[in-house]
Amino acid sequence: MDTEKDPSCNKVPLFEKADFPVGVAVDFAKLIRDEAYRNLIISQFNSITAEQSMKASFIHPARDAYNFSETDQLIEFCKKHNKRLHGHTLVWYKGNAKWMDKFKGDKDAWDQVLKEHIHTIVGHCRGNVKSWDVLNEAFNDDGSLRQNVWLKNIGEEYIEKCFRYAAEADPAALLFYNDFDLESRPEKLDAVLKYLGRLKAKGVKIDGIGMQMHTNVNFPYITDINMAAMEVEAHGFLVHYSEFDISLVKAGTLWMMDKHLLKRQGSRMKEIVAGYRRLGSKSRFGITMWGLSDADSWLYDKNDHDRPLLFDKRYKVKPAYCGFLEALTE
Ligand code: 9MR
Repeated sequence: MDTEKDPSCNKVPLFEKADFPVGVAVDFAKLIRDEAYRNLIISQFNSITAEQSMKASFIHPARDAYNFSETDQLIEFCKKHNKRLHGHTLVWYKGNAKWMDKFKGDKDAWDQVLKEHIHTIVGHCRGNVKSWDVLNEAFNDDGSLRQNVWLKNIGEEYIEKCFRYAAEADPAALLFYNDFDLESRPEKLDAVLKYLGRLKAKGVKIDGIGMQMHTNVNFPYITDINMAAMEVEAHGFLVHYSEFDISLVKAGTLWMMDKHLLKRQGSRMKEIVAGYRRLGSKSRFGITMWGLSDADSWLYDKNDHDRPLLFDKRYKVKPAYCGFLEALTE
């Protein structure tokens, strides 16, 4: 079913109305080939995250080989159109190149791999990538450290090291820790804040926290979202809603209720964006939508044509877009 013919607003340059950067995760191939996709991004957003192009499996496919082709074109695109480029992601338990997962060596050898990986990528992008998700999803739901090749082979110092290596390679870049469910799992948020707070107290540069915000129309409660963001801010971190979407399907919904749900998604969007605006202006690193149209979303195929974003598959605005916009003008 299509979205409603007439949501309550028209398309305007969203980022120009906002008092914080408004970002989108981009699919590189579409950005190059699809003019409508590209133009909509240029007109609506002023911050760009690559959905795939800067992940380790793509950018560092062999120990001594890096593939900066897409990154370099994204840098050019951002320069040309005056957009901020946010790097995603240097270290993650997923998305490693095969060689990395298979690498054999002692702790020093693994440390060397980590250092070269970060120094080379951040060094290459120095001055052109404003900020990095240095470390992604390193904690479990209960607040313990998530298993990954780095933890296994280097030990938990890998966390401190990856931030130190990133700061060495580009001292001016803003460095983020990025994770999901921080707004809905207090034990996880608490563990992350305590851990990163200890590192900061030791002089490790960590500027912000990416709260991914993969939410749905019913969950989490708005008060939980706002309180989590305020807590991140109170600990002295920039707050990035870094992979924002509002799923319809994950809420266990019925397609019969389609129109109603899209409206509900619009009011959720408004509440969440309005809550974000209550943070101090210096703490607001921005809100990044995790994809442009519903059909571009990682949830579209996974969740039976879920529709979690601001634009429908024909790039028409949805009530979610209007909700975002309304929150900016109040
Ligand atoms: O949206 C991304 C999807 O297209 C990729 O297949 C997947 C694996 O690289 O990553 C998805 O994005 C994830 C992001 O990088 C980290 N947080 C969770 C996101 C959704 O899975």
